[in-house]
Amino acid sequence: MKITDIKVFVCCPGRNFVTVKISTADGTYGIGDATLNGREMAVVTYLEEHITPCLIGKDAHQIEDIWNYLYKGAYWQNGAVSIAAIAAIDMALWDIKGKLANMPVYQLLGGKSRKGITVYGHANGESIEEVLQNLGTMIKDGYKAVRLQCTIPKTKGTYGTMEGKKNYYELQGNRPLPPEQEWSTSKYMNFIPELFKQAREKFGYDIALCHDVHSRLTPIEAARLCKLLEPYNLLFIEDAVTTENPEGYKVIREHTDTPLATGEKFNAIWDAKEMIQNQWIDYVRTAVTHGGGLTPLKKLADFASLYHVRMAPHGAPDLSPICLMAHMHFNLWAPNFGVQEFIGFGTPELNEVFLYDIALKEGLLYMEDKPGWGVDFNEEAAKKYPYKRSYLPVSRLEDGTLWNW
Ligand code: GCO
Ligand code: MG
Repeated sequence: MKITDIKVFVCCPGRNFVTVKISTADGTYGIGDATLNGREMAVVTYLEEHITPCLIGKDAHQIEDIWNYLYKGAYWQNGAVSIAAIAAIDMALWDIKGKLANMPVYQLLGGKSRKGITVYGHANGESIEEVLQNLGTMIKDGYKAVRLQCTIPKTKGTYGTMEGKKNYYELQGNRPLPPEQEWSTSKYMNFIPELFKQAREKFGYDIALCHDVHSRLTPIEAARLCKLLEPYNLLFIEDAVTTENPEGYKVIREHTDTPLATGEKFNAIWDAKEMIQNQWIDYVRTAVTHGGGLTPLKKLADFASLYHVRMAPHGAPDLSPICLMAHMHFNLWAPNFGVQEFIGFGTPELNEVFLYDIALKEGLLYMEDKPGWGVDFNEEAAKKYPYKRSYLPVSRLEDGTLWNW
């Protein structure tokens, strides 16, 4: 089945998304997500200038060969920009394969391992009281797992809580320059255990709780935080330290049994290999979009399963609904699936551009069985929301030193 056309779309229904659409000789098409938050146009150029000319006329069924052609064939393997581009092609090809087989993609992987997808939602707030109020609502709504993030008192702008009550999660697609936030490790470390203490006092231990450190700590600081949090029995602590130096996770592991999650910035299985093999982490958070597509992600899942490591794919709002739907299929199949990050059902603008059907029942996400990924892209609606340059924030210590955001 020959590839006849590849188009790349950039739109901003609330925030920027890069979408790839591949068409084949019989009129079948597949879509993929290539969004790389804050660096979108680099991926667009990579796709339009360096990938699409090579694929016209190739057989859309040869997913494995095309993946290697783009990855090994570039000579410059890896890197966030090229991997997001390859991922979108890979996703679009799996969508096509599913449509041609008249099957949902999870069937092509080996079928369902579970009936629904356990998700963790976000309870954010500018005070502990507010976070706990939101947590209470989510428990009532049936969530089985929730991530807690709270503004750190006496600092300017905290991850996950900076844009006011209606927009905790950086939904804004319009930051023409990077806003700056302030970070204080000591204020953070003195505050976070109290958040979880009060959450457990108020809601008990049935609800699974997690927290994203967003790579702000050193390994020994992270070890101390994880120890302080041990009494509150967390599902996991996410991105306690950056992953350039995997042994950081060894340091944490030696001091605490709080489970650890990382990997939303991994580009390849090799980024995760050492941490998985050494059992320094418990959950891998790599998304289909940022990990190179379904083709490498299924290998990563199988490799992780050998070491009792579970998959907990990244589900931030900068991953488009195409990625969410790809995760639905991946998670339904992966025997070692753990939990899916889920930030809700999206804005009316988002759901005008991306058409998909999901339902949350008692903390589990379900979808209808449709061929391919079961998500469509409305090109006409997308035209109403043109790209707006937008950056992620940057972070500085109180003395002005640039820090990890
Ligand atoms: C998460 C992530 C996001 C990232 C965002 C960057 O756990 O959901 O850490 O909040 O910051 O995806 O683009
Ligand atoms: Mg994260």
